Amino acid sequence: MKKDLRFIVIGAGMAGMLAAIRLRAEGYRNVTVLEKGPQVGGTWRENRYLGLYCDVPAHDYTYSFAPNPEWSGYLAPGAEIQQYFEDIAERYALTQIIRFHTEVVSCTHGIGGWTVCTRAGDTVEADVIIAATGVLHHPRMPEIPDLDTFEGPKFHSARWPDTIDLAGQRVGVIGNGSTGVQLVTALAGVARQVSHFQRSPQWIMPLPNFPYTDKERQAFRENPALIEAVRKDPNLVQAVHRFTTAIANRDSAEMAELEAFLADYFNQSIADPMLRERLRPTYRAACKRLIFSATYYAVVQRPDVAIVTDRIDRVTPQGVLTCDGIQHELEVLILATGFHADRYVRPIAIRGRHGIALDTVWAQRPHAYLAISIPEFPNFFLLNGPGAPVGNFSLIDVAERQWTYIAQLIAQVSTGACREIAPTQTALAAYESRRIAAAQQTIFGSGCTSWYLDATGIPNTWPWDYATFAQAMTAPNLEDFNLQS
Ligand code: NA7
Repeated sequence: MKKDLRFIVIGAGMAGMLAAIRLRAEGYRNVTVLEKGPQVGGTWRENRYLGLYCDVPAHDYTYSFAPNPEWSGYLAPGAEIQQYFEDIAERYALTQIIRFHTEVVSCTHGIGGWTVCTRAGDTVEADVIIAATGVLHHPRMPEIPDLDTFEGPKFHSARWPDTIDLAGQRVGVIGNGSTGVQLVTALAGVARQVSHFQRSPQWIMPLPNFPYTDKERQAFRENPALIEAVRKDPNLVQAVHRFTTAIANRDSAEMAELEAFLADYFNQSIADPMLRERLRPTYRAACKRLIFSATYYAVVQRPDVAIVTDRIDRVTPQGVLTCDGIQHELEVLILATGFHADRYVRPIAIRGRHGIALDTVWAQRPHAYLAISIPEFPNFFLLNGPGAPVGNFSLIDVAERQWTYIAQLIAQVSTGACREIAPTQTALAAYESRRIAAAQQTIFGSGCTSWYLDATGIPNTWPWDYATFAQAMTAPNLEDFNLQS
């Protein structure tokens, strides 16, 4: 007989919704999701910038148990993905168990389990906490002198104003990660002039997008095996496997193949040799997360798009002054400058056994055993926690595999094998030392800056290949855990 445990899931984005759906499917009735925002969707609710799309193919960026024949194309726009999550929330009656506008400020472990406190001052007791608070969630504002003096609209890409109309405007975009590249591509031809401020050039992988026709969507509806065929397309599966092998072993033949392909694409795509040199990265391909775009190089060669590579000196009321003394006149300034990716569940104050603070445990770097659990924080599980992002794949797939693993830990508690479960210090220490050694050898650690690196410069990613991740998530090794009655 299963115990009816009390679950708190923090966050109603992709991962928190997954946890809630799975928990209820597994027969748990006491599941509450606490969400600080007004709606489900997490990163897709927060990011609404022009040109936003997911660079993981749509049918792969979909829950395995809820295929979506309606995707409009191979790559889905952000608004469509948000709609998918809203539809899922309805279909699985999640809105009944989600408390919106409810920000968790602390989780404290005690004799009776966990006490969760909200910003409004409510407390909720729980046996198990699932932290599904996302990774790219806290916008990073650039430290550029006089940023606040700009007189026109100025905003971070993740704080897109509903009312902004960029048609016919002179727009500056600072930052050329996936966000800046998508934005500039969409702005070209809409804005009067786009200035793209690039601090470091990027490697770009041409990933063509194409719409699905009504006929194709009808076929997906009638025959779900066709969707499975897209998800399991051998070319895509192989590409993903080759890519993770390349990332994990930067001296591999797969890496050499990827580098040669990207260098060829780059050299063939930019006609003007001077522009080509300004766009040529000085670090190895895939060291920063690859940008997927089949159109950016064409866009930057348009007369109404300027790549600005001179360092920014400061922002002025009318634009941006670069160190070469040029004043770039702008009416709108967009900061596509990324996120504080090292926060994870913080700033929520998490205190485990004996009052130990997660902030103290993570003082050097956020870490968790297999990216999921932490000694002295029993029955506390992270989805997409530190060390979790695997290559450039679908984080939905990552979270689903993590859930397979977490569900088995929870089952130890619900079936009465123990009251609390947490990994041992020994298991975590051994895992971390293996992980760090491997991470330093990945392409991410080959000498560039990126949001993958922790404060000590070590990639905080899964450092092995995809097959190793899939294997690790099939079943926990209970010898690595303390089971407390
Ligand atoms: P990223 O990938 O972290 O990119 C941030 C960009 O902003 C990057 O080009 C940075 O240049 C640039 N940046 C940051 N601070 C500054 C300052 N002060 N001056 C100039 N340029 C700056 O964030 P994104 O939002 O594009 O993408 C995040 C992820 O979302 C992406 O990888 C996908 O997983 C989805 P740098 O390279 O550091 O020189």
